[in-house]
Amino acid sequence: MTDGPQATSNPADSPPSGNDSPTRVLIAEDDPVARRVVETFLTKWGYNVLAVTDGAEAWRILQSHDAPRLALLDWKLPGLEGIEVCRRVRLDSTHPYIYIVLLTASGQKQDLLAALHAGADDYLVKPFDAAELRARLYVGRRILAAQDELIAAREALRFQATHDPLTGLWNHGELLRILDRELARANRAHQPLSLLMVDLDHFKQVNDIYGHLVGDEVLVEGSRRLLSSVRAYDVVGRCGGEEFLIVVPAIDGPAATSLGLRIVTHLGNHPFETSSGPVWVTVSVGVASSSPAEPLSSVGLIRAADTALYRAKQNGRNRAETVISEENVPERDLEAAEPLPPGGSAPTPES
Ligand code: GH3
Ligand code: MG
Ligand code: MG
Ligand code: MG
Repeated sequence: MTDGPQATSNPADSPPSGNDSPTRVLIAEDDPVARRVVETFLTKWGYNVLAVTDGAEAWRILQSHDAPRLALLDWKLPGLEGIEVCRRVRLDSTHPYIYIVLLTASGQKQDLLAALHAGADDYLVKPFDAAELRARLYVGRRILAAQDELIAAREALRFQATHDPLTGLWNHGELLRILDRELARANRAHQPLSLLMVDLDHFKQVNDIYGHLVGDEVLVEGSRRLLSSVRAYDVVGRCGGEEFLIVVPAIDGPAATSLGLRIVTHLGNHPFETSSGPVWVTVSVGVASSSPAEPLSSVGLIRAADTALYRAKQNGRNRAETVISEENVPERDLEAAEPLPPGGSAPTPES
């Protein structure tokens, strides 16, 4: 055999196992005999093989959403050379890492260097030993597994750094970053942006009466209700304690006031089911908006929402109050906004 792996009696590495092992392998090999031999071995070793004869087809598959993570590419291929497929895969950073072994008939050092420069992880000269191929694929799987673990750990850290552990909402710091970003975007696009500050009323009493754990359950359910009150691209964060901020892009003052009223109703008009039974909770909402005519800074917007929230508390809680612009409504010195309609029912904007 000249163009494929040679069977040996060498003990090979363990077969692919475990739920997460990337057991799918793409083989791109135009020589039918070599392709069949490699395919037979890989299948015997437990891999799920996808075999193609053409480099362009290999590239098409490797770009797909569920591409195999291991690829054995022959250097000389019709359509697109294996080394070119390799280069293209490395330039495309949108996919999970693909471990590539280039196969070639040449054992020349400059070819090896060219393969590594093109982004190949490994290089096998044909004819190659079956046990060696098996071992090299095993190395590939090990590297992919280690890489996936690193990525998962990085994602977990990133999540912890940006989210509130109790509710899973964005945390205060991240919400402020998002607010800055969205406000800059709104200003560039000459669009309004609103900010809602939501505070549970007399929450200390919930803790005092039912205990802190039930208080936590109420915070979690309150977060769920907030999320279900807003659109997918609105941003809900917990700012600490029983206070939440909602960034609402492209929504002006009146629409944001409607949303505030809807939140008051959605949280206050049916009890929270907890391990200690139903608990009634109401919220106060401060609404502030930045408009293209009177844009606010994020600090100004937060201050305005805080002022509006303060006013909602002063005016009896279980209500939403609105500050349209910081300039014409000095902090904590505001005329009372429209009270909540009787029964707290809120108009429902199309948002
Ligand atoms: P107001 O209507 O004026 O907002 O009254 P309040 O009782 O809600 O406000 P206050 O600021 O007096 O009390 C907030 C309470 O929220 C006190 C604190 O123990 C409780 N709290 C803050 N963080 C948590 C938490 O993570 N879990 C629980 N269970 N309680 C919390
Ligand atoms: Mg070939
Ligand atoms: Mg409160
Ligand atoms: Mg509070």
